[in-house]
Amino acid sequence: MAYYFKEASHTFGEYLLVPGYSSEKCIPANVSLETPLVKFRKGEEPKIKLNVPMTSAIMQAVSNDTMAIALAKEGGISFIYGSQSIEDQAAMVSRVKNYKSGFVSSDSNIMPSTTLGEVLALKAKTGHSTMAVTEDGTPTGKLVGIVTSRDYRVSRMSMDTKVETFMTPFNKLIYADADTTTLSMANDLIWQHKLNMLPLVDKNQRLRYMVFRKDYTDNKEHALELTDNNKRYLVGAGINTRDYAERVPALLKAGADVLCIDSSEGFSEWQRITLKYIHENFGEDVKVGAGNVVDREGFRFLAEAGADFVKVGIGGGSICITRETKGIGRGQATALIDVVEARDEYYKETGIYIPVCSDGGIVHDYHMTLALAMGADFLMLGRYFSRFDESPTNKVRINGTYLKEYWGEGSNRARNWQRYDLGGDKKLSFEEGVDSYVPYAGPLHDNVMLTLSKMRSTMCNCGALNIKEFQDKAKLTLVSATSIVEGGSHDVILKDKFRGND
Ligand code: RVP
Repeated sequence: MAYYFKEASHTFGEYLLVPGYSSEKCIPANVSLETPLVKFRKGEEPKIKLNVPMTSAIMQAVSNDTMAIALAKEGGISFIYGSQSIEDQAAMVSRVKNYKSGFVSSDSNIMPSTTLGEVLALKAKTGHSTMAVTEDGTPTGKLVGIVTSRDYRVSRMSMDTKVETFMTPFNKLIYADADTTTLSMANDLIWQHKLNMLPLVDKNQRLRYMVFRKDYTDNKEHALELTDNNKRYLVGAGINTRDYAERVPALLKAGADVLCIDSSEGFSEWQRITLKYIHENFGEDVKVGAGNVVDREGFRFLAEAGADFVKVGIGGGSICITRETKGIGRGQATALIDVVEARDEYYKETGIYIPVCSDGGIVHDYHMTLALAMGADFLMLGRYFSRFDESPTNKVRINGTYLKEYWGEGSNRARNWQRYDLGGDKKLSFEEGVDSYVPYAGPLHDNVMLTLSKMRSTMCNCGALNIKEFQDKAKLTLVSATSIVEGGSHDVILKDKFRGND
């Protein structure tokens, strides 16, 4: 006879936190959101920790290099999507690792023979008024001067005027050596000489980077940024259970800090084989997460197979139709609670702590806080990040509203058959995801700041100053359908919806 779980499975929206005592120390500024990303032994430190408990989903519509840089600046990590060629994925990883915070490659390049008319057209296109003049007009050509909007007067000068007649020539520029100058040295020069931009050149006078005054403040805003020992941003990458023998070495060579097997269903022999191969061939130091699972058995299997973290969630993703097409899955909150219990048991038994990631189904910011309270060490978010400027998809305007595209890895658009692979044909037999729009929400930084401030505030209400303490102290209650209605505004007419007599 089939096994029946005793309880119904629930989603985050069916739970609430009951506040606990908050001392005078419980203020948001004192809250730490640091959390382990990979497994560690009792008494030891995990090799990788996050400064905020957020990761971006292994999806074409979410995690490219731009997203990875933006999220690492806030203290989280992206897993660059694996449903692309090995070369393209490795190139994205390498762009994140080579990104030097505050060091910008020139995107507005002109030559001495460029005309004022062309300068104005370029400025309108890029929005940047500072332009590097290189001999051949390339971003890394020999630097011969700089043009800013202070160098010309549109009303007095002919549009044919050549840049060489009004640029600030190289011999009058303050510049620095690209190989030896650090960001803080560059900033000192900027302040000392009252510059807006400092060009960094190599010994052949070729332009390498530009450092802007405004980026200095930007850097100061990112106190939690997640970097390695060489001050490079941390980045993860998704892998599959087919081409790992070629993909993994390419990703490691490109500098990936952590990998994750991307699969809709992780309780499978393919994951065990993949984990074993990677740890045997590339060493235990290569960190690999696995998943997804939704119960204690699945967790145990992946823990024993050597997973460095375990991802929880089947069918709860906003673009996911796995439950409808295949009838498998489990309410995300219940799945998480079950797996967390298994993690804690495993830790007690073995002294090995394997972090758990709650993946998918986060609709409101408070769902993230609930997931942490239920024991998740960190979250994986697709829809949340897809709405921001930094996601790789198109921003479109429909009926006066700005939207961004967002599609599932199991949709015909992504065709990520490896994610749904059960060892058969190399194709997606049927769709498990949809192609959709999400409301555009602006820059990642502003949104993440707001979400985290809500999270810190709730933690304070529960008397917790860090995630571990929060998990120990949290008191959660299931709510009835009627009290969910009570939770929103009710029995009032909202002013922005009230339109008088029309
Ligand atoms: P959400 O944050 O609710 O948008 O969910 C994102 C998660 O959904 C991903 O991390 C992944 O686990 C899952 N996913 C991605 N594609 C699909 C699909 O096409 N079914 N599901």
